[in-house]
Parts: sequence; C-alpha cells; structure tokens
Amino acid sequence: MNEKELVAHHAAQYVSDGMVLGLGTGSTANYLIRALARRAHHGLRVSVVASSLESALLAKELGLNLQSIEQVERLDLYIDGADEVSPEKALLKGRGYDLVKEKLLARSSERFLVLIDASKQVAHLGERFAIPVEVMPIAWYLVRRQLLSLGATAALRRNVANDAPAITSAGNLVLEVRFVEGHAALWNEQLNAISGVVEHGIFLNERHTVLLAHEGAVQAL
Ligand code: A5P
Repeated sequence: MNEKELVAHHAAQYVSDGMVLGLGTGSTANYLIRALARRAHHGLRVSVVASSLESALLAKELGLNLQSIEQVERLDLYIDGADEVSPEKALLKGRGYDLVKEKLLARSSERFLVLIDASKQVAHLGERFAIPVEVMPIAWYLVRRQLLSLGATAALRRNVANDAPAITSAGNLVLEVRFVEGHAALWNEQLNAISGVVEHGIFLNERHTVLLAHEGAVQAL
C-alpha cells in the first residue's frame, strides 16, 4: 500500500452511515473511492456526488450511490487531494480540469478532508506549481493583462497534445500564474477581484483538516 492509498484508506473510516459525501478528483481521490466502495459492499450506506466525470464513472462502476450535484440538499463531507499544502495549511489545487466543482463541493460541505503524502508539503504556496486561474474564454486576454499589471506572469495552459489551449470540464481556459512577490492571502484577494476569473486554485485554510501519510503512519495536521 503506497502512502496515497494509506491516507485514503484511513480517510474512508471517517465516513459514517447516511452521509452525503463529495468525492474529489485525482489519484488519491481514486484510492478513496475504491476504499469507500469496499466499505459500502460491507453495508455502509452513503450517497456520493463527484467533482469530475472521472470520479463519477469510477464511483458508479464500483456500485456507489451516485447523486447529481443538483439533487443534494446538503454535503456532510468532501474528501480530496491537493497539489501543495503550506505550513499554514493553505492549499494549492487545480492541476486537473475540474477545479470549479472541486472548490464548489469543498466550500459547500460541512467538513473538508484533504489527503496528502509528504511530497505535497511546501514552505509556501506556488513553490512547486503555478497557480491555476480558470477564466471565461472571452476574458482570458484581459485577465492576463490585469495579472501582468500586478507583476505576475500568466500563460495559457496547453492541452496534452500541446497543439491548443486546454479546455476545462466547465468549458473554460486556465492561466498558469506565478506572482513575483506577495503571499497566498494577498494573491487570493487579488484573484477574487479580477472580472472574468471563474475560479482559482488557492484554498486558504477556511476549516479543512489535512491528513498526512508519512513513513507508514497517518497524522492530522
Ligand atoms: C485536481 O484538480 C487536483 O486538485 C487534485 O486534487 C490534485 O492534483 C491532487 O492529485 P493527486 O491526488 O493525483 O496527487
């Protein structure tokens, strides 16, 4: 069992009967979905909503009770991975294509559980990856100009074939942004103030719990 699998298996124990659970996206989330399906096969009653088609298909294939986001009245818990976690527990997410739903579910849930291994820990956000800024297609150039005026760099994310800009599941473009100075709280404020920005990958520590798998053990940060 690798550390992503270990932390996902541990997190699946946090789920209790009758919960409505949001499923994240990525390899750690996939391990969680599999662990959850095993518990459901032993009697756990849970409804799930997915932050991506990939997670929805896996949940359905494994027999989980998949609901659409528009149907659920409440979300008890959202469980997902992250790309970076700072010492202040700020998160960087969004290297996939479903940031809009990830953040919607994370923010709409009573609790948000973040699952990481030690490779995700950074001294400050943006250390390893650019900040994903999801923008309306028509707005990308104007948003980029505002970001440059803030002293940031911003490049359109390319698709895997590198022959066109990447398009997210929500039909938007993504600017990969790097700020020269400042910190996550300031960047969060600046990005939230730019018209045409649909979502960005900075999750300040609102109230999420981070579970870290390290050297065979899992601890809550
Ligand atoms: C999806 O957009 C991302 O935020 C993922 O949650 C993040 O990239 C972590 O992915 P892994 O669990 O595959 O490391």
